[in-house]
Amino acid sequence: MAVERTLVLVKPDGVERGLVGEVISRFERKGFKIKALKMLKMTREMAEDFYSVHREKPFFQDLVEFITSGPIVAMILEGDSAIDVVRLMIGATDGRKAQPGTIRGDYALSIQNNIVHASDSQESFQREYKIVFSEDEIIP
Ligand code: FUP
Repeated sequence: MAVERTLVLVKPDGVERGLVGEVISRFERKGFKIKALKMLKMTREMAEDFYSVHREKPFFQDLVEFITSGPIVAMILEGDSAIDVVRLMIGATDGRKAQPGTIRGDYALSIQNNIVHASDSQESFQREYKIVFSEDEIIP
């Protein structure tokens, strides 16, 4: 498979609970390279754009409130099949259903407060990273 990039966010709950190091460490130990990394607070505008595919869903406003409720840590990771492998490592959306051994399976008991986000496709990555990073913040 090809070397790919993906976007990971440690969400406000992950930052608040002191899990930033744990999340980064898992990805580093797996073999991914960090190509960009920063802490930021999403604005409402950024959040509504980031989650625009969910605009019509009943949980949309709560999701926007949550992701803008505190600082997040965003990173771009690079490695073989990064999108699929990182999705496997974060686990199912609902922390109650995520497999033990995954990040959500080990640390989340909620569908909304589920510690991390990771791009689910190449198209999502291309759209999402530009909302969070400018090109000069990313290692070529
Ligand atoms: P994921 O790709 O696993 O992050 O999940 P989705 O893209 O389906 O959902 C994005 C975010 O919306 C989730 F991380 C949490 C939130 N969500 C809810 O709050 N309630 C739901 O029923 C589904 C998703």
